[in-house]
Amino acid sequence: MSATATYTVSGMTCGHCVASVKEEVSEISGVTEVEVDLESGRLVVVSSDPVDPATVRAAVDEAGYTVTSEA
Ligand SMILES: [Cu+2]
Repeated sequence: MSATATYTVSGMTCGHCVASVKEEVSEISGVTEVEVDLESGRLVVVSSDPVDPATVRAAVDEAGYTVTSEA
């Protein structure tokens, strides 16, 4: 079983930002796949078990950006 969660991240302006977010979110335990779309700010997190949204927020924060919505 795997879980997929979608978030919107604000503040990313280039491929480097995308890489930073991917790196931090990938470090969360159980995360198997991270997709980031620069233009829309869409962040998709695939994990073996559901990840606490607060953990994802913290990781995005750590990268220097902000989660503006969770869906
Ligand atoms: Cu950048």
